[in-house]
Amino acid sequence: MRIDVVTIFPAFFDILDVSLLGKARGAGLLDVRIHDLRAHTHDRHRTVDDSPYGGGAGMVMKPEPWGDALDQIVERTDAGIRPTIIFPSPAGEVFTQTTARDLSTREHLVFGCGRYEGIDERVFAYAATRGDVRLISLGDYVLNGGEVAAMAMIEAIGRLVPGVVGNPESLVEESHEDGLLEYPSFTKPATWRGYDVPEVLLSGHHGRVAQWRHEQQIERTRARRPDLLPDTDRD
Ligand code: 6GU
Repeated sequence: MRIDVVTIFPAFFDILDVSLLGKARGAGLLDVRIHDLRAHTHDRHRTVDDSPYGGGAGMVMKPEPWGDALDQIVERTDAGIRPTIIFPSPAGEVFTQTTARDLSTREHLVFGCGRYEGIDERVFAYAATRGDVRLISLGDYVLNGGEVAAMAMIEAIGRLVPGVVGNPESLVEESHEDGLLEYPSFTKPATWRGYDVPEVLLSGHHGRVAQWRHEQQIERTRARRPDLLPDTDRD
């Protein structure tokens, strides 16, 4: 999978070199390229923002550097592949495991990280001529810009690309993969500071263990995230 990121803060993405995703990049499974939006400015101050038409607080990112950056990325990469262009935005659709699964099947993702009060709206229309545009939010709260959100999405998507996570089994039994929260896990010792590991897990009885884990998933989901359950299972 090819991933291009456009940002005025390339250093945010330095941590992609470490951890699991760093290994996947080394192994050639993920080809991630970070682009500095300011490289696409043409004035002495490398200006990326300006005041909003119609007035109001804050600054808006100018369209010209975005147009040039998108042109360059699409022209350099595409041999007929239409990229999915993602703009992280608190005004977007909410990112879920289903979104991550969907995006993990794409050949080419481009993340456009906005700052300030947003990006000139015409950039989204122009981007739609060069790829499939999605505005995506991590949830109902506000970050200062798209960089941290893009990092979270790249990690959630990247780990679903075949080969990135060594044991594919570990992808299955996770929170959200079956629509429920994950069951609780324990390791040795069987008693620690007076807390015991649940008896059933020591029984060696696979059927009973599986049954108990499923019940725990439902109980936890009901307690913490009832919104994930069908209406009929909520109480
Ligand atoms: Cl994707 N961007 C920003 N700036 N804030 C957010 C977000 C994204 N998701 C939640 N809050």
